[in-house]
Amino acid sequence: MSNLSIALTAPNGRKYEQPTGLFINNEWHAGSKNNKITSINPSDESEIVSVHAAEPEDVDKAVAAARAAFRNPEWRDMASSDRGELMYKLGQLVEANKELLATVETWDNGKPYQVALNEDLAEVAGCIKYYAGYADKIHGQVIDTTPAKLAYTIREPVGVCGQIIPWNYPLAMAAWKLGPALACGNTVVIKAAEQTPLSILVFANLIKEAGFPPGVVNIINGYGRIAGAAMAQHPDIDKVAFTGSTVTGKEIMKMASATMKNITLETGGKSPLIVFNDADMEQAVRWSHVGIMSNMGQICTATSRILVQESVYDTFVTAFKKQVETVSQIGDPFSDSTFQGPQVTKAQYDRVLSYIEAGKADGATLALGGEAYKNVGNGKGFFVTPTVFTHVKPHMRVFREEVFGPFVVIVSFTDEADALAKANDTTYGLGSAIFTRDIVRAHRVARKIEAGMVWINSSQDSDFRIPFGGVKQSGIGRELGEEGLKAYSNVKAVHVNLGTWL
Ligand code: TXE
Repeated sequence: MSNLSIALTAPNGRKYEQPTGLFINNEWHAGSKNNKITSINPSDESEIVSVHAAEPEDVDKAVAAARAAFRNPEWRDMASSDRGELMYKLGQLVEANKELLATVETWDNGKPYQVALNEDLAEVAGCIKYYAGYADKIHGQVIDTTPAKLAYTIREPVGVCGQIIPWNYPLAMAAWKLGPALACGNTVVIKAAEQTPLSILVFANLIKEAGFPPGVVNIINGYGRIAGAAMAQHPDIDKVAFTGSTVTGKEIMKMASATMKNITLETGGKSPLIVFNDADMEQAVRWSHVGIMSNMGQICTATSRILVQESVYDTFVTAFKKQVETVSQIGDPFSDSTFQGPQVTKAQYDRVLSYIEAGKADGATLALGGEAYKNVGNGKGFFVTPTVFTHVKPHMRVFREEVFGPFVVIVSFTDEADALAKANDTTYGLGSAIFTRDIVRAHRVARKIEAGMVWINSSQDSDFRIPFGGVKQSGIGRELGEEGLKAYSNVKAVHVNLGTWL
């Protein structure tokens, strides 16, 4: 055991070697000031392990490695098909190690193991393989102008990309950013969230094993205000991609403006889910439940405002509460029967509890839940009962602000115009969902909703082949799908004079 890794046994009995250093140039490094981040198990509040936290000097080191790798012919001039092969191999390695990665993800983050394994890790491997297929299909155009000119474009990598990852889907968010970045030939410095520092370090070993040249992928942990800020303002980082809160997204924009970096931001949301009175009510209830209650409500696109047409409001509320009571089983995330684990940290747990108080204080009706839950394991942990507020009015904080927990408000509307007015009455514009059997209305409303994504008769039905991102204060740019490649490449125009000077 070196001092940059430690043998651990996870709560499910899995023994493994947890790296604790900074992954730079395919090697493990200690942080320059030996500062640490301690990972806490959110299920019982025990300390798991401490890992090295990057200081600005360490960010410099990682960026220098990424810059050198970007210039290194081994990467820069690698045939695009070979780049795709490397990425595909990485995807296969993720599959081969998915139980270990899911174990660490569950331990560190609190999400149910079955979800980590079958959803998050499937997403990570699938996304990397999907973009592997694109590596040799990224090309420019020949543009017809006059006989005296040959004009064409080349799609080039942006350069060194800084990728700042949140804690709600630690590995999946890294894959969303890594896949398109590598397919386009960039090099990266990834910073994981300080709340969930562990799984990404296990993943780092796979980068080396796949055979990526040193410095192509550098992975660090560090505090947002120290390492994250150092990345956002680093003069030698060409692009910053961020997923996190809107407040931090705005700070990153400001910092990145100093050197006019290319940015993509995926920030908060308060996504509406509209249930019209002609909807298949059973389907609407099932999807709206997973739309807010899965991943402990810690989903940027969570459909956290359910808008229901007056005539079916009471029926919907009764059925929705029953669905929550039946399906949202709280428990140890390593137990197969658990639907809901703990919130990721004490700060997030306190945040959800404070919004429960805000809902009550503003006069909304607490229809279900609304408490801390202490009946798991040692009686500690950051568990909250799934919470439903009804009779919520648009001026209330619980209607307007992102809670990021198993917390939903159900609001009534009169007609389509009222539904749209309420749906769009938000500074955010990330996800949205519509339940109706009327296909004309479904598409009409889809066009009028101010959001980057619309689900018709579903919710959280994302796919790495389909662009993902927001409008308004939910972000800038798109990840995933072919659109995601645009965020990681620049277009160079080449003009060839075929004529003679007049
Ligand atoms: O997010 P932060 P927090 C929302 C959600 C949640 C709230 C607060 O509402 O309750 O944000 O969460 C890094 N410069 N979302 O405080 O601060 C940080 O280290 C550069 C929505 O945890 O945005 C981490 O890696 N980087 C969301 C990442 O930013 C900085 C997911 C996210 O942290 C930084 C997470 C700085 N000054 C939270 N400060 C989503 N859209 O899915 C922090 N970071």
